[in-house]
Amino acid sequence: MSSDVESFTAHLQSSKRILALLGAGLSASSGLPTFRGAGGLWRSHDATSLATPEAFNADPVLVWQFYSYRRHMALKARPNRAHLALAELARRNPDFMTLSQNVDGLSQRAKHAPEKLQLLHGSLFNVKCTSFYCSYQAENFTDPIVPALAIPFDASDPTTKDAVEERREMDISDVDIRLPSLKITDLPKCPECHQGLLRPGVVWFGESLPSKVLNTVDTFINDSSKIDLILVIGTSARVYPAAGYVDDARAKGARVAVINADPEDIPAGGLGDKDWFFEGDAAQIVPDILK
Ligand code: BJW
Ligand code: ZN
Repeated sequence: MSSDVESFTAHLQSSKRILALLGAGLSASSGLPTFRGAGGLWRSHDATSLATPEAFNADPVLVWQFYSYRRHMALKARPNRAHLALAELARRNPDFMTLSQNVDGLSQRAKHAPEKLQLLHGSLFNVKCTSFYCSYQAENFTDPIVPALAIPFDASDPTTKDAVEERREMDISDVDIRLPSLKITDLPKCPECHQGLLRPGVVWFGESLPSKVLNTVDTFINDSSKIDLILVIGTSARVYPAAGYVDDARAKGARVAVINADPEDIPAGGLGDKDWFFEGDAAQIVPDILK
């Protein structure tokens, strides 16, 4: 494994079929926390423990507060230089596919070609009805999605008319900040059946990834004799099936280039002599090596 930019660039330039697997580390420099390691706690909860159907069934108010907060933060965040560089790489290469585990919408806002962007874990800005009898799903960028989920302001801040703009939002990801106590009837309801609760259109543990996405990725990987390169950017590559795409690409001949802040976070299959590891902030490294 090497960290030689020159040999990487030469391979990138001669590559015809390229995959990029993205994870939360890509958006870390945009101010959005990752799942594992520092920042992976939301209040006292491990973020991954809230990303389950069981958590939603047990406490839909808490899980909606978590997702509403993340929708708000993602809308406030801006795509960083790595999102832009990847979107440009996708534009330049006809045989390119990005497999994003991120749900924050930043690749879309960096104008990544939508047909080359597969959202493995859905989007914070999709919602769907939880009723078994209803198939409602839609895009939804309203923030807050319902008034009760608005981020509260600091009560000690001035509330005169002129000072309203200056008020600070409370950081409800901090366990010491009191969460508004809400009832289930305060949560977003399905506008179609008027019965079911809406839920975020993301993929939780134990749920299948969207079949259309799985089929598209499968076709890209298996309908060719060769893949030249897979970029593995800002992901711990521990969640399947996403992580398995690294091995699938390697089985099709791909060389692997990992960009990660943590030198321990290499894909489970390891890295070979012909692969690369670039250690550091994806927002800095990705634009540099994709030049
Ligand atoms: C930086 C940086 C900087 C920081 N610059 N780098 C096979 C084997 C074993 C288990 C399974 C298996 N197949 C399926 C499973 C079960 C399960 C699974 O994988 N479990 C594992 C934990 C073992 N998978 C599933 O359930 C999937 N469904 C499925 O397979 O259905 C069929 C099935 C079901 C059940 C059994 C068998 C089959 C669904 C997975 C859904 C994952 N959902 C989440 C939540 C999405 C919604 C939301 O956002 O809330 O997706 S969990 C969470 O993890 C989220 C992420 O997309 C995903 C991956 O995390 P990611 O992006 O890698 O983040 P981190 O935090 O882990 O890593 C960040 C990295 O960035 C680190 O490496 C840092 O070092 C680095 N970094 N700052 C560069 N500035
Ligand atoms: Zn419904």
